[in-house]
Amino acid sequence: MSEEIFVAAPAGTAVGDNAIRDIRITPVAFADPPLLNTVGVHEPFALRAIVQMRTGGGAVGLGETYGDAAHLARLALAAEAVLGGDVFAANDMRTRVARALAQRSVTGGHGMSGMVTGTSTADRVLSPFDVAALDIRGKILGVPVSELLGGRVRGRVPFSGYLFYKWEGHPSAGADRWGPALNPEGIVEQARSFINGYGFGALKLKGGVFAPDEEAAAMLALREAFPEVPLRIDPNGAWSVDTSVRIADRLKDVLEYLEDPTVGLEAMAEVRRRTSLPLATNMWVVAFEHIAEAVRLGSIDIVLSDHHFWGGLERSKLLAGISEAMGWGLSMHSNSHLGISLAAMTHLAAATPVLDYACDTHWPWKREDEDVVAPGTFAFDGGALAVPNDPGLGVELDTEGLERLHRQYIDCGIRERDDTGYMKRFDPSFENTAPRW
Ligand code: GKR
Ligand code: MG
Repeated sequence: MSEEIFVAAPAGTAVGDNAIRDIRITPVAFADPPLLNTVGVHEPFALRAIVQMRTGGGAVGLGETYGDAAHLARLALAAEAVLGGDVFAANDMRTRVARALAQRSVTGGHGMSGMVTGTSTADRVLSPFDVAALDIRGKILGVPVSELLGGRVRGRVPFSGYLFYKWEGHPSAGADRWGPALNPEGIVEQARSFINGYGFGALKLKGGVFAPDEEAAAMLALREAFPEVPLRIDPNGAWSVDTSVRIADRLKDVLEYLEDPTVGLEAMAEVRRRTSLPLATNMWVVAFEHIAEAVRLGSIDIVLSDHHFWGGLERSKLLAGISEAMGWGLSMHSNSHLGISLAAMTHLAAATPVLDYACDTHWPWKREDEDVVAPGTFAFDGGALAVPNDPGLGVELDTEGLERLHRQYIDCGIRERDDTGYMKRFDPSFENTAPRW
């Protein structure tokens, strides 16, 4: 039994060498530890969808995106619409996706569990097709995707160690290999193991879980343990304006930026007026139509790009250009992801001059033996990844890995990310409210 989506040009149709002949979309699930955030806790499996796009000439390109059921339904509509289109015609692909989604509406399921709303649906759906088309273009032309994006300005892309408060394991499974992190000591220990394992030169803590002063204490403990490492905290809008200002003041000599302390562009602007700390967002500027208002209000200093919701790699370069023009800094957001996304993030960061911060990645939270790219594809060195040199994304699909994670998707029964629902199973009094403090 399979829950894959497969669309193909009708048999007998003439399909040009560079035109899209068929698309396969495979939902997968991979093991995820109980990472805490302000809306709840990660479920035992994270969902993704893997896109394989094939041209008339037989070239295959890969893409990766969210795996929630409603998103899959939209991907299916878009896949049908881009069939027959040319992999070099990026504008045409975007028009086809936007038109297909305008004709049929599917509600819900953006894959971010309440932490990002209002992203542009068309851009979110377009993204994996854009990445797959770029992968194919690179293969046809014999160049890495980073060259198609303007050429790499850095050969190695630095990532940050993404720290999470976490339980010792999923309640049904007992302790996991990371153990608990529920206080400043646990967070420092987690950071030490990430730095030892990957060499990360920057650290980010997912906050919004415990009282703000406890989380500030964790940041101060990190500063003491790692005096030279740039630090960030991201409570995903869990703090009121006054709390944000007070905590920003406490951490003003400790953070390189404060990410999404509070809710909405207006409140962010007020916090920004009252603190000297740079403010970053991946919650309130998540689509091109949010930019003008954020500039008008003066809400942020830094935007976290993410090709999964900014319409793919080329539109993320557009965001980079706009950010540069607005005087904003640029960083990179992540969600639980697999190797195709990591390759795309690395090519994009390599080819984006203004991306001055170490990119986020959830990579260390994934089991090494679960992926859809060949084992050993990525090796972190000094917290950074070398940009792949092979044509396209430079990663090979591991068909056995894909099959295994698809089977896991079928068996696990999760069809939508629901951090809040999972948390409520263990703490029925838990409420997803923002701001909480
Ligand atoms: O994985 O729990 C998580 C994160 O909280 C993620 O969902 C956020 O979207 O990492 C993200 C962020 O920076 O807000
Ligand atoms: Mg964030």
